[in-house]
Amino acid sequence: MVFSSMYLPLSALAIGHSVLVKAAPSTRGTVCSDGTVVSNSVCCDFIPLARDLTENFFENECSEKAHEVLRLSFHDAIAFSQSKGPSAGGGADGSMLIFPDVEPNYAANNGIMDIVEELAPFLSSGKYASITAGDMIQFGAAVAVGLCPGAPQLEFLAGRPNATAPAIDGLVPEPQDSVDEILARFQDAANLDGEDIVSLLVSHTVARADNVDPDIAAAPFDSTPFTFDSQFFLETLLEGVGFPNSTNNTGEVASPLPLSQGKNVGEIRLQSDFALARDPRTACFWQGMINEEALMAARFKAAMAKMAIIGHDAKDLVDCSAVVPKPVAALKIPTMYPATKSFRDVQQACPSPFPSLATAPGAQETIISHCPDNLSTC
Ligand code: HEM
Ligand SMILES: *[C@@H]1O[C@H](CO)[C@@H](O)[C@H](O)[C@H]1NC(C)=O
Ligand SMILES: *[C@@H]1O[C@H](CO)[C@@H](O)[C@H](O)[C@H]1NC(C)=O
Ligand SMILES: *[C@@H]1O[C@H](CO)[C@@H](O)[C@H](O)[C@H]1NC(C)=O
Ligand SMILES: *[C@@H]1O[C@H](CO)[C@@H](O)[C@H](O)[C@H]1NC(C)=O
Ligand SMILES: [Ca+2]
Repeated sequence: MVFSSMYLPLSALAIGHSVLVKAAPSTRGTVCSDGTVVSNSVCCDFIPLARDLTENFFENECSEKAHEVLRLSFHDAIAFSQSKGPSAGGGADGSMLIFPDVEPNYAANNGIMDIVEELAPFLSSGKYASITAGDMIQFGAAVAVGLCPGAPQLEFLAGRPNATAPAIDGLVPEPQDSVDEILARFQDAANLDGEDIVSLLVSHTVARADNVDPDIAAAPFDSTPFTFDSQFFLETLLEGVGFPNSTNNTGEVASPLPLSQGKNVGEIRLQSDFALARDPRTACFWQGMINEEALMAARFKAAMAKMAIIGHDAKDLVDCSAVVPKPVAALKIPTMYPATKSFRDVQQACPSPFPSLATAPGAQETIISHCPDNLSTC
């Protein structure tokens, strides 16, 4: 049962009738059928969706699909340009799901078709008729990341209208782009600065590449691709020693942990992550994330809140953060040098003192498990 119109906020009464008209289905303190208190009854529709996504789509894990939806939330949102105007793209508007034959074919979106094809049925099933494509993607990312131990509970605002056109090509950054190009692109999209970019790149702690080296799939960006930790920021600063498979791929540079063992593929390193970790404009903020996971989670949350509404005005949206599931608990494992590595391997680019960290035990280079639970099969 949904209780509505219990009382109107005093602020709405004070501001005037236009607010009252706009807030028609809205009341403060609406209670959804499961007892969740929300700011607006439209938020209640996301509660069964969260459960369905968690249990059936992400399989209760920081799974491959969880990683892919997080990447999709970026590629949808960033396709907006203040300089080129709204016709270039609508930002976080779900255009990728509404026009699946256009943006997923752009080179920078390589591999995104898989998740577009899997997520689209949720939208067209009729079970969630009130939910738009843009909301589906950004809410999906908030649910996804919450399944990765250490992640924050993201903010979620609802009400992105469905896309009316796909975005143009060229708005999604690529790993071969220079730091200048990357800074300029995020600035043009939404005035996001270097700190915002580094904060958003926390996402690469739960990420694996399928297409950077076309000969290998699921090559991780850090040694813990199912844990939302700061290993990524440490490992990107270690000296590169080799490639997990073929050399000279576009956008790829040498990795510190290239060793593969069967389907446990070695770490892969993006040129863009390498460069941002060392550029004087971003290096100190990057280094500052290492072993500072509460800071990392807070900065990620704040930057994701900006990214998730690109192309929209927050005041046109409804705060439904109350329906974002509570994240799984952090593992609280200190950031460590992978086995055999130490401060000697760090290519420090920030003059501030480097954090003091232990080295994981083992006489051999760390092998990164392909499976979330470190089982031999998945
Ligand atoms: C400078 C900006 C960025 C560049 C150049 C970049 C580039 C890439 C590349 C090349 C991949 C591998 C794709 C593949 O081969 O399958 C990747 C994966 C990923 N990216 Fe980024 N990325 C950037 C920023 C972001 C941001 C802002 C987010 C989210 C907020 C994000 C989330 C992810 C995730 C979660 C994956 C892993 C997908 C999976 O495991 O299937 N990235 N990124
Ligand atoms: C948005 O588009 C999806 C997919 O076509 C559809 O299921 C949904 O009803 C649309 N929502 C609105 C508000 O038009
Ligand atoms: C790359 O991976 C493929 C597929 O597993 C394998 O056949 C090939 O030998 C590998 N090449 C190198 C250079 O490691
Ligand atoms: C990479 O490509 C360049 C030129 O295309 C070549 O000279 C170089 O040997 C290659 N490096 C490796 C490690 O294969
Ligand atoms: C995962 O398995 C490998 C090899 O079986 C083992 O060396 C490693 O310690 C395990 N990692 C964790 C986190 O359990
Ligand atoms: Ca990680």
